[in-house]
Amino acid sequence: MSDLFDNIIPLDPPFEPMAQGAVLLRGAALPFEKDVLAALNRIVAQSPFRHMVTPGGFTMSVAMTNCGAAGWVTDRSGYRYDRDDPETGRPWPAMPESFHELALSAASLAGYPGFRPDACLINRYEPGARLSLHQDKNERDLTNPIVSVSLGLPAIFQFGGLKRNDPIRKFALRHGDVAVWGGPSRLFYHGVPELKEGMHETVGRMRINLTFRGAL
Ligand code: MD3
Ligand code: FE
Repeated sequence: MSDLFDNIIPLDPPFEPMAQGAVLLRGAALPFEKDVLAALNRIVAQSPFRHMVTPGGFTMSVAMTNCGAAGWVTDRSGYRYDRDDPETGRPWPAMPESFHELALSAASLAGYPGFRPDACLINRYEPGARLSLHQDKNERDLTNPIVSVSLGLPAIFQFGGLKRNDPIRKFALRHGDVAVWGGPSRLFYHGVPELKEGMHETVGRMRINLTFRGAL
């Protein structure tokens, strides 16, 4: 039945430009899916997902954990990168090989060769969870891109500009999609509105987003 497609030569994933310096690589994580999900389970066994508190005192609806030499954390004292997980008092789990390979290959397809992320923030959205419009600017060297990998339930991604009230465009991010943000778009405002109810056949009733960063 599928023999018509059996000998198609694999091509690079389709490129969708999102902004200057930002590209969406539809399905680029699918070849890594099994390894990445297995590695994720090992990370979460060491440093479980938790709902962090913002400096303003709000508990985030998105649950988070990290892997790599440093992890992104927030509490009443502010946002920062920390080498240790504040919940366990131990270093964050190491960045798995499959994570590194995925980030490096996506970044080079997008025109950022040699990307060596030292932090991976892992976001878990359950239906109703959201991430309000923000910039990512806690990383020391903003010339590094950010690579983002979407798994599980689909989400709307809101992408603005350098100013909070610049017009916002919307992109659907689906299981396996990878986006790379660098250059002029690196400091653009972005967010994710409330995740809709649903069930993904391998990931379940949630969306997982990995963001690879050069933080230190
Ligand atoms: C564009 N995460 O973790 S990923 C975040 O889907 C974050 O969980 C969203 O925003 C999520 O900070 C969006 C895409 C993303 C991440 C960082 C960016 C887009 C970005 C930094 C600059 C510009
Ligand atoms: Fe962000």
